[in-house]
Amino acid sequence: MGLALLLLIWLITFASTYFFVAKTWWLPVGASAATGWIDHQFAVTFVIMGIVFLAAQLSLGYIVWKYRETPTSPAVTYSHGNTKLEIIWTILTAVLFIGLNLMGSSVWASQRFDAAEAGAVQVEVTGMQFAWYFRYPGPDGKFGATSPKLMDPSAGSEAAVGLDTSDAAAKDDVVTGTMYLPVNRQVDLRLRAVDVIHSFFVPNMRFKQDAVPGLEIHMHFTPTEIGDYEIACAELCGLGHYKMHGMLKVVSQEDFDKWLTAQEAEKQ
Ligand SMILES: [Cu+2]
Repeated sequence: MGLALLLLIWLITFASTYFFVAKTWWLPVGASAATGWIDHQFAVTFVIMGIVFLAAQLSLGYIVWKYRETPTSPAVTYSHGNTKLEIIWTILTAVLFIGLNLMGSSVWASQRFDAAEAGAVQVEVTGMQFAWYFRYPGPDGKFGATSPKLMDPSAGSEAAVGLDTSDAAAKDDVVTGTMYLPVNRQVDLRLRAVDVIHSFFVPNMRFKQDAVPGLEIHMHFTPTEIGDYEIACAELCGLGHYKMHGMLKVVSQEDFDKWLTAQEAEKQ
């Protein structure tokens, strides 16, 4: 029985380790400036945790087999454990977790607490049950006023985000259901939510941030590859959560300008 348990524990250990080493279910290809940092942090965390996991599970299997019951086994006694050992591994675990946190926090904080570059593309992202809307300030560079009283999600686009068309700065604002961004330019996002907490998640951009009702959250990232990328909501936000899906199209600056001009023209 001891040997069967050892084999079972080791089998589960090796099988689960295999999927990580073989990268069977892995991150999609990274297409933003932060990809290098974030993937490195991710890899360091996985390697360290993988070593700890392997050491713990292999020892568990071995100990289960070594201390199995045999006809000559001594009677079982209750052990209070080893306080010194417990203190050591608690400290080691704390150092490991706090260390990884500190390493990762600089990457996390740089996208949130450092201001976006001057000249970054301004986009407002609004999450609502169950859609994402993207607003561009237009040629004046200013976002116009919005009001919850004007919000009509069933009407979509401008009405969905409650754009106050009587405000001069709102006249040239463009609201779309697909996000367009020029490649290799930083985007300064302001995230809003209408009803409940949503989470703006673009796996290829290595970017995820909650959108919270009542808050305007600024973050920035820089797409580095032209392409179409999926946007998901990573917060369980209601019955239609699964279909809260959007598209990010990263295009050349020229195509971006053309697209924005066409959107402006459509408003006239
Ligand atoms: Cu959502």
